[in-house]
Amino acid sequence: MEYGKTTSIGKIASRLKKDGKKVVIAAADTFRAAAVEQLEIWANRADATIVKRNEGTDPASVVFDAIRATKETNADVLICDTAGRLHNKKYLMDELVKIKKIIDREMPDCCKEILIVLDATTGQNAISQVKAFKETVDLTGIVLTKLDGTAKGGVVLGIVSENNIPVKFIGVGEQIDDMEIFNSEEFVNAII
Ligand SMILES: Nc1nc2c(ncn2[C@@H]2O[C@H](COP(=O)(O)OP(=O)(O)O)[C@@H](O)[C@H]2O)c(=O)[nH]1
Ligand SMILES: [Mg+2]
Repeated sequence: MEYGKTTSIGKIASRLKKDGKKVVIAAADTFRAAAVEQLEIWANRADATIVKRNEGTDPASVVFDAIRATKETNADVLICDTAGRLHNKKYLMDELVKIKKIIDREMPDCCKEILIVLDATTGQNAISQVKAFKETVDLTGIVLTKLDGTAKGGVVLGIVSENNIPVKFIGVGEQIDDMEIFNSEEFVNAII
């Protein structure tokens, strides 16, 4: 599903890069060749290194290779893009669990974030998605995209109050700098 995952990864990579970090991106959405191409464009814009394999490659093996590249090049941050998945598609969930296991095994001492990217225009549906993913992969945060194109910003409040998972970034457009670090206090003040 097109929630803005790949775009958000490009924006986050760019932000990290500007902070002086060396960033590697794993193209673990291997279902469509176009997904890898799109990610590569973002990696170039952000000046990050991409690790990619052919369409159809086991996503977990792409992540494994990217972990090796991260270690070998002494990079500071590895970001893994994954395929869009509906939470009722069990094999896709299983794949996510497999990716997480590899990261936990290969990078046990690293600081990890598992972010779910939600499209603010989908409203209530976003809340049930967080529930499903929270149980499976221990989400640590939410990226809420497309807040520029909707009046449904109030959905954030519902997501946060029902799930106890913080919104870390918000997407406010399609360009590389169109992302903000979410400040819940400011946000509440703005919409009340
Ligand atoms: N207006 C707006 N569009 C966005 C935002 N984030 C992503 N998009 C657009 O949403 C579409 C899908 O984004 P993509 O990153 O490919 O989603 P993915 O399929 O989840 O990886 C693209 O056309 C993006 O330009 C945002 O914050 N605001
Ligand atoms: Mg994508």
